[in-house]
Amino acid sequence: MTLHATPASAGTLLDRYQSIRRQSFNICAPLQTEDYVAQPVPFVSPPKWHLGHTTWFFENFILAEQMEGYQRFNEALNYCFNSYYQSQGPRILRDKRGNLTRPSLETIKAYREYVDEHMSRFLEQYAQDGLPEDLALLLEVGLQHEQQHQELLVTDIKYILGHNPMHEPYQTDYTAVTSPEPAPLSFTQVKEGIYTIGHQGEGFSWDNEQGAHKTYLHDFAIANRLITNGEYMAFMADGGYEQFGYWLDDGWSWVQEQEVKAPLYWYEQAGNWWHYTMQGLQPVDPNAPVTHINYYEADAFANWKGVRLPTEQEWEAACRLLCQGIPEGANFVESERFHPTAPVNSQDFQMLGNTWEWTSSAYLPYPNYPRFKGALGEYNGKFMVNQMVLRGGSCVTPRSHIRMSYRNFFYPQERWQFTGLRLAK
Ligand code: AVJ
Ligand code: FE
Repeated sequence: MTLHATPASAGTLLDRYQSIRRQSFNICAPLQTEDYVAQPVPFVSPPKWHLGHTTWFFENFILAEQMEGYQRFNEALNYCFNSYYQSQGPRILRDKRGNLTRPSLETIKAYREYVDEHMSRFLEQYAQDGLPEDLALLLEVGLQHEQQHQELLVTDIKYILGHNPMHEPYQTDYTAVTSPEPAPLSFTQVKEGIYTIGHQGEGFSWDNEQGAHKTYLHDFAIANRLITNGEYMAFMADGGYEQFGYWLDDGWSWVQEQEVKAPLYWYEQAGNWWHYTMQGLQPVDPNAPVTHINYYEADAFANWKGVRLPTEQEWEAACRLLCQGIPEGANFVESERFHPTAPVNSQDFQMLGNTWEWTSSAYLPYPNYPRFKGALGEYNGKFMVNQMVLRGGSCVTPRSHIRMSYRNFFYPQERWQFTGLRLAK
């Protein structure tokens, strides 16, 4: 498998379109036909649904709206592949996506080819003069959307294979890395003052990170790296999951109801911890960053340590101070490790790549939030309640997709994404 880095701007628009579309397919290369259909839990979508939905996005929002005489591949697919757009008509319930044994995988492949073929013809019209601004934004949103679904594809595939008793690996051709012991946990002091938060400058950003604004931050300190499995195991060994005092009440209910004892994918065998990784069942590496923990677990760990999680504003201010752009060796999907890795040296703060980092910030609109106009107004804004912000991207995020201002968001109980934590105080 080769997951090529996507050219950020080089090459024609069409090259970029094709390269991102191909990537979704490449991610599915190790799958067998049956793997494409499973929906083990409501929040995991079947891989074939991702392939159909991302295609529908281009068909519905670009071709059907803007291409002269475009005929939809099959009108009935709107119902199957509209995710949550109330303005775009009725749709299959999210937890029923696993019922989609039809359309077949072959039909979905044909759907992708049909839409890609029409998209190339459509884009060719603009090869000379470039796209008008509104169309350029729509296309960009379609591509960024496909990249978000590439990350969801990998994490949903991990859930599907990782909850199958065969525990077969996704990746068989890889070189095992032994992680060096990371530098001791230390904290970098950041001065109180006024910091600008939010997307600034050139390039794409989602509406939820726009509306750059000033924020006052008190003195704080941020950890030099992510928390490791070894550190997390110390929390577990010290009764972390047994003492209510570390937990938020919702978190404690969750621990008790689900009888949680460890991160997702972890298994104890003869006193040793193993976990399902994209390379199959592996011993837990104490030096690698902990992942697949939810907000409650991240928060409980911080309480146990006597410190806290950073707010999203602290995280972004610290990232702008500590990182000059995206580090060369950062662990994104193109490294094809599909797993977080230890810092390469003491200057590797691991802020970008490896794991998404839970912040203590609720996912809310910025003070001057400029919601996307039209149908895409439903894209991010309507989810701004009851979720927490995560920052920095993960080992399965496409490198060209991340920014220091990027805001991801999940419900506090969710832990099937590559989520981890960094401490602050
Ligand atoms: C930003 C990852 C929370 O999973 O629904 C995909 C991404 N938005 N299609 C999600 C998304 C529309 C979104 N997250
Ligand atoms: Fe989507």
